[in-house]
Amino acid sequence: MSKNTDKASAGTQTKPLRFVVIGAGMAGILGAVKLQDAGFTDFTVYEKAGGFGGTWRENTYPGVACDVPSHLYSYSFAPNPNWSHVFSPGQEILSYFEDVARTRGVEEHVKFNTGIRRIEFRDGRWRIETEHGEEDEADFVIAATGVLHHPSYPNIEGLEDFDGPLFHTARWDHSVSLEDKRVGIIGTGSSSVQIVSDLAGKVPELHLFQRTPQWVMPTPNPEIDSATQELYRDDPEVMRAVRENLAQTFADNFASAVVDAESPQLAMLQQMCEANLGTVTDPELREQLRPDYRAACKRLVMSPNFYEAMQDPSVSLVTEKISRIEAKGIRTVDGELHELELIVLGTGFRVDRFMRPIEVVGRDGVALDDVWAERPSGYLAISIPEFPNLFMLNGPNGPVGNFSLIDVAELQFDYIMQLVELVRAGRCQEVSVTHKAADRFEEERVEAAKNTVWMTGCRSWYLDDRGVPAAWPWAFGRFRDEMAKPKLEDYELTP
Ligand code: N01
Repeated sequence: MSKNTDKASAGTQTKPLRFVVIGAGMAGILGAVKLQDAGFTDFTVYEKAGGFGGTWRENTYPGVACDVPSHLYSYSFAPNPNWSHVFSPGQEILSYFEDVARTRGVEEHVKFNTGIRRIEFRDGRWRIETEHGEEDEADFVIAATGVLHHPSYPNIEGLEDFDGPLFHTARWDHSVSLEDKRVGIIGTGSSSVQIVSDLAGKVPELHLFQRTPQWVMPTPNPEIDSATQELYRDDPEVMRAVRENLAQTFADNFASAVVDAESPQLAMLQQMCEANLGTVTDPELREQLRPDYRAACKRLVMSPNFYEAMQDPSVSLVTEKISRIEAKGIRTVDGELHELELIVLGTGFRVDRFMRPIEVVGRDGVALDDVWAERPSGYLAISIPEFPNLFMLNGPNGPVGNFSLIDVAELQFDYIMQLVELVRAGRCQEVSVTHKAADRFEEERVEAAKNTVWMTGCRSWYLDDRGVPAAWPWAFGRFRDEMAKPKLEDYELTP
C-alpha cells in the first residue's frame, strides 16, 4: 500500500470525491496512476481517440523519436530498463505508455472514442457532456489535453490542387508507399528534421522547403546494449541515478541557458550548433542552412544526423519561397516547379488551443473562450480564476521545449493533489486561484520573459500574438520550488 493510500484511509475527515480526467496521453495516464496511488478510485478518463498515447499515438511519421533522453522521458514511478536507445523511437515510447496504462490498471477507468463536448461548473460540481450526449459529474476535472496536437495547416495557395497524397506530419498516411516517390517536405522544425534524417537515401528524391533555417544540436543516439539493460533490470537504483543525473544536467544546462540569453551555457550551445553546421562540407549548402538568429531562440532542434542527411545525393534544399501548390508539385517564387508525388506538411501545431474546442464554462457562466479570447493563460500553468476545481497538466505558459514534459506533469500533479487534499479533508468545497494572484503571476512572467533567448529575434511557436514567449521564463529550479507547496494565500477556498 502506498504512503498516500495510507493517508487516505487513516485521515480523520475525508470526503468521497469524483474526478474526470480529459485525455489518455502521457499526462492523462499519469493522472490516473497518481489518483489511484492517492487512494481515489472514483474517476473516469475520457479519451477522444481509440487508444492511449496522445502525441505518440498521433505522430507516427518516419523517424519519429523523442529528443529528450528516454531514461528522462519516463515516469519516475515506472522506470524502463528496456529502452533501446538513448533517444528511443516513437513506437517504443507509445508501447511504454500503453504498458504502464495496462499494468497500472488505468484501462478500466478509460472511455475511449469519447470526446468531451462541454464542461460546466454548476452548483459546486463539474457537469460533463460528451460528444455522444452522455452526461457525467465530478468534483474535479483534470485537463490533460496536451499541447501540440492541433495541426497547423499553412496558408499556401493551391493546397487542394495537388494531384498526389498530401498530409501533415501528425496525420501520416501509412497506406502511401514512399520508396517510389519524389517527396516534398514543407517546414524545418523538429518533425521535418526527423523525417528528413530518416528518409534520406530511402526515397528517390527528397526536397526540403525551408522558410527559416534551424540551429541543430548534435545528439548522438547510440543503442543501449543488452548488458546495460540487464544492469538496469538487476539494479533499478542505477537506472534511477541515470534519470536523476539526466534531469540535473538538463536543469543546469539547457533550462538555465534558455532563460538567460547572456548565460555561458547558452554560449556553449551556440558553439556546439555552429561546430555541427561546420560538418556540412559544401560551403553554399552550409550558408543556406545557417540561421541568422541565436541558437535556441527557436525551440532547439536535436539530431544525430540531420546534416549528414542533407548531404545525401537524394536530398535537396529549396530556399526559394513557396509561391503555390499545383497539381504536379510546388512552385517557388522564382517560377520553378518542383515536381513531386507526395507532399508532407511539417508546418507545426496551433499551440494556443489547450482544452479547446471543449466548451468550458466556469463559475456563474464564465466562458473559457472569453477569458482566453486574447490568449491562453493560467496561474503556474495550472489554474484559472473562476474555474474552481479545474486543473491543467502542461497548461499554458509552463515549461515547454526541450524539457521532459513528464517531469513537468508529475510535479504539477503532486501540487494539484495538495489542493485536492484541502477539499478531501473538508477545509473547503472549491479551490480556485484568485484574480490577483493570477494577474501578478502573469505580469512577473511577461517581465521575466524579456531575459530569455526566445526574445532575441526570431519567429517561433513559443511567441504569442504580442511576441511574448508563452513559456516558463525562469530556471527549472524555480518551477520545482513553486510546485513543492501551493501558496494558499493565492487561492480562494470556498466553504
Ligand atoms: O513544427 P514547428 P514541428 N510556409 O512549428 C514552417 C515538438 N516536437 O512539428 O520557422 C513555409 O517547429 C516553419 O517555418 P518558420 C517540439 O517541441 C518534438 O516540427 O516559421 N513554411 C517551421 O520551419 C517542436 O518544436 C519532437 O519560418 C512554413 C515549420 O514549418 C514542436 O513539436 C519531435 C509555413 C514548423 O515547425 C513542433 O515541431 C517533433 C508556410 N506557410 C516535434 N508554415 C521530439 O522529439 C510553417 N512553416 C520530442
